[in-house]
Amino acid sequence: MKTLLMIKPDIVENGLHGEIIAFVLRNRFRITDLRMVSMDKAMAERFYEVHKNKDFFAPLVEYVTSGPVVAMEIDGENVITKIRSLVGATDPVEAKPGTIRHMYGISIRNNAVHASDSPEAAKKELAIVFGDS
Ligand code: FUP
Repeated sequence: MKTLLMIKPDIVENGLHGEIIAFVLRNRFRITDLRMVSMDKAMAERFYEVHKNKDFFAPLVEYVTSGPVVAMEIDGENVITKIRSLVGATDPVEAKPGTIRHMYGISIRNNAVHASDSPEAAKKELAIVFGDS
């Protein structure tokens, strides 16, 4: 099973992506692909399509296209659940100590990373980010 873990633009801008990659590896996850990507608006809209009717959709697309992201393909048994547990709750205020969002998130929008939440989402998101490789 594979998932996508993506480090969001403000973290990359602040030079903290290396720490998050190291943290993932230290937790014994296997990164099978890694890429820095600048998402354009169309890509971001497809990526966040499930949220297209939400009021936070436009600012979310704006945010994720504001600079390069670092995308990782991670492989392993039950990896979707395991990575989401390492990532923590959507809102960093609710994320447990020791999770990526607790350590690096600053708001519900600027929450440091994205992690696929189902096999279908992982397949779609990996294709968007790594599709042309
Ligand atoms: P998650 O699966 O934890 O990334 O959370 P969601 O799928 O619910 O939300 C996807 C992204 O939308 C979040 F990472 C940040 C953004 N979002 C907001 O900006 N405002 C909100 O109120 C909820 C989500």
